[in-house]
Amino acid sequence: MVVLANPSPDETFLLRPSKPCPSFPDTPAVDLSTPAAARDIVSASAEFGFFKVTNHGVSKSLISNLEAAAVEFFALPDVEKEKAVLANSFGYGNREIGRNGDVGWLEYLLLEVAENSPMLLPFLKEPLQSSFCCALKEYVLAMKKLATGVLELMADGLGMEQRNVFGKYINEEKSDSFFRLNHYPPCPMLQVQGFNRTVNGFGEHTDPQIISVMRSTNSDGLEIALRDGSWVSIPPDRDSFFVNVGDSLQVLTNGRFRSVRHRVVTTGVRSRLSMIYFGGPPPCARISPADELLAEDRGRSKYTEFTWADYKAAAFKSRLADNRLRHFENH
Ligand code: GA4
Repeated sequence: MVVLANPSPDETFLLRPSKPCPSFPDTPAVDLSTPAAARDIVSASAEFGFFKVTNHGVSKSLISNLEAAAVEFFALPDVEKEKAVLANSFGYGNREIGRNGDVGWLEYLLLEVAENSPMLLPFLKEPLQSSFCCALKEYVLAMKKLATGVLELMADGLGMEQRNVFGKYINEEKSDSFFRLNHYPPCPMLQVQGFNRTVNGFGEHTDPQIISVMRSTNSDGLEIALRDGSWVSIPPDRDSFFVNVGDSLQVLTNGRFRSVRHRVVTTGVRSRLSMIYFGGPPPCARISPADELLAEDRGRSKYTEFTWADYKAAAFKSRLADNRLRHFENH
């Protein structure tokens, strides 16, 4: 990433006028080892669409292996990282988010997670290529398992007969899931004394998929919108994973769970690295409320049915901050 000492006209539009928003020490935390987990997950998903999980069983070495490989990757010279640029905003990206003009103070690696095929990074030299691929494969598998477990607890908590009613989508062979590494470098624009600003790291949005599982280094920046539209900043927690309800899960639960609007702001000198698994359905999956929930709602679906392929195509044509579900709401 090119880092400039003073704001240039090309960069000032990333600046946000305000100071960071209030901290949210009451971030819902779910201990996955307790019997209350299902109930706690359901209430957090309904109220916030967001919570963190502890006692998740993911080993520290698995996390640190991937973190180390990611740090090594982002430290490569730009010319090396640019070999990883792929079509349609996949692979390596710097500042540009999506395909429609959104930008943020970050660089990233966005990868498709394909069942039964290794995640290849052919653009990297050895030994980083092997260590990165290996760490990625293990980490992504662990995230899929964790996401599946959380989705099962959601089904339990909602009293669904089939525990896999939500998890089945991300476990199908053709499930369309992604993995993303975001690196938010320190921002020199914010180091200018008396310069009371933050920078837009990753602008506000909801995730289109079913569920996202995120972990970050010990640096703040993540903010979520509460029901009343106010924003709170989520204190970092290296020992937890943060879970977002995505748009598709909002539909599958007929609006019982809300897909959380969130963003990342850069506040100063510390860099931030986050690793996010996005569990999505297969392209042909029809997304509509689960039968039992629909029956409870006397057959009234809040959304018109869509296939994941259609929703994703529309999502990738939208701007980051757009409300993508709006077009599918029944009135
Ligand atoms: C948000 C969640 C994931 O990061 C992502 C993003 C995708 C991209 O970065 O290319 C999108 C964004 C995300 C939603 C709207 C569209 C598509 C950028 C954008 C403007 C990979 C995804 O699936 O949707």
